[in-house]
Amino acid sequence: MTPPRAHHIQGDSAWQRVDFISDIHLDASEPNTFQAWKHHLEHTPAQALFILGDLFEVWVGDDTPEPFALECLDVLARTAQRIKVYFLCGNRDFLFGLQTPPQGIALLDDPCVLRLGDEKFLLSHGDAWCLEDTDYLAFRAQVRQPQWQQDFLAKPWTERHTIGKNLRAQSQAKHQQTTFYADVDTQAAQAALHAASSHTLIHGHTHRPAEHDLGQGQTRWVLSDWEADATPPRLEVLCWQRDLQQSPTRGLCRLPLSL
Ligand SMILES: [Mn+2]
Repeated sequence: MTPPRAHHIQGDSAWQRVDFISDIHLDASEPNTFQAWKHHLEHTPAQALFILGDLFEVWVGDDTPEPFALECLDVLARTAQRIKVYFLCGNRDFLFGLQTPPQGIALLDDPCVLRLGDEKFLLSHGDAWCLEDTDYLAFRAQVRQPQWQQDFLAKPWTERHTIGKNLRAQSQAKHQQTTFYADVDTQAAQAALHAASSHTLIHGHTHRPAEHDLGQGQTRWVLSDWEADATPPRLEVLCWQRDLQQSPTRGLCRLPLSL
């Protein structure tokens, strides 16, 4: 039922550039964001792509009959024929790959460690460390249980689709009532970096792109979400470049894309 997920990745010494993206929230209602994502995957000069969660706005099973989702899967499959593609799931798409692990795409544990050159990067979606979001963490603990997932995926797709839609509507209603959004807990991030013998955490989820200095040489890089129709458009890739690896940012730089 649960396919194996990689916990440690040794980057290939031939990789000159690696891309990190998350929180694209692909949905049929946002065709411009989809086009920007598709264009990037088809043209990036990177040798490896790490997708760190919430690629999809919602994912209720790999047996989806929706044309839009099938088109996204096709883009992923074609990209995986050209470059290495890694997928770490988020809170929206944690069911991705459970039934039919996608061809050519490596599924990652959350968190996992990526070694690139002399550096180790700790990768996560980030939701599990938003410790103040207690309601969500209780929900997460429930839906990440293999038995819950097995029972859910045994339901007909249309029923799963309806449940997913309702959960999304509930979450949107809750967001409209609040001005407080939990952030990744600093101590939790420090402890996770320490446990992984890493200095650099890369995560998404919070939609608050920044580089946080956590002290003791530790840095937390937060990826941007994507929205092509925003002003200005939010379409950003975090790149690691081998020829920049001696820089203070350990090879990382932000690359805004244009439409
Ligand atoms: Mn998320």
